[in-house]
Amino acid sequence: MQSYLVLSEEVRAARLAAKPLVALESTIISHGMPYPQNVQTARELEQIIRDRGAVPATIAIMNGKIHIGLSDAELELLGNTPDAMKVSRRDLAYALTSNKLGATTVAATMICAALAGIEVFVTGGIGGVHRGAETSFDISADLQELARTSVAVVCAGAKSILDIGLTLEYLETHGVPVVSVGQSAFPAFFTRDSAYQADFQLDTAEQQADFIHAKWTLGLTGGVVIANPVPEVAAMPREEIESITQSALQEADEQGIKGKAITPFLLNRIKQMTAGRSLETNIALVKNNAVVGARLALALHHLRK
Ligand code: PSU
Ligand code: MN
Repeated sequence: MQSYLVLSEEVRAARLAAKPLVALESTIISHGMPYPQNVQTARELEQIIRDRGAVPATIAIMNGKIHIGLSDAELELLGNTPDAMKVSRRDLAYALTSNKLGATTVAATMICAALAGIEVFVTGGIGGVHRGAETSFDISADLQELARTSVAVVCAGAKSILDIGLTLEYLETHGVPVVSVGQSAFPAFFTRDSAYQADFQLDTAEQQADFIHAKWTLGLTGGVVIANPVPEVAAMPREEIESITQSALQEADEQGIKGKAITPFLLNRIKQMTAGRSLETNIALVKNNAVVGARLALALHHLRK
């Protein structure tokens, strides 16, 4: 297994010094944001994590290896390669053995983080049960990964392109706790509220770390969703996002967009229809998640000592 992993110099040094690591995904770089804001955001996220005393490890597939931690040039390549492959659990072995440039989804990043012994992972929004899943069967592999792989995923909830109620039901069935930060509501990515509550509210990194430590110590393997709402100043009006989402979903349906292409299509259409404002919201919320993720990694690290 180790022969498939390549650790960046920074990650190797962090390991030797026993510093806490925070994983970052790469699909938000390649498929979630346009160039060059994607690369710039990726760099800023890494710096936010360093400034708080943890070490960032952005994860991607390159030249037949799983890269844990990317150099500046590698980040640039990933952000500026429009046809990078979106790699989820299903795609991982293929991306490695066919030498694809692969951007990892939440599911694949969790797998790679766990292989590298990283317990905390920061992203924007998790995948979930799509609206209309009762006929399309479209349920993101992210949810199954949360059910099985022991990594804490810091996100801003799930986008309302999904059926948030069904997503939470699915997570409950699979025993995945959904924890909110600073409020009881489960956030909906662009907005602080959804019509749903999280399972538990844990505001401090120490509380979150205690909870995660207890879960895993009991042998309750699997992920934890740490749902951190977008900062108030960067949130979007709920009605506006809902009506834009409806139009984007209708377009996707008319154009027959399905499978792994649907999430990137919807994200891009929402960005276009908000004249780029959704991108600013997206950047603000991921940065906010990086702060929470770094604090959590430090608190977990402290507990393990
Ligand atoms: N949701 C977002 N932004 C994203 C994604 C989801 O708000 O960038 C990306 C993540 O990488 C996530 C993936 O893991 O899309 C889910 O894709 P799918 O629905 O095809 O499983
Ligand atoms: Mn899907």
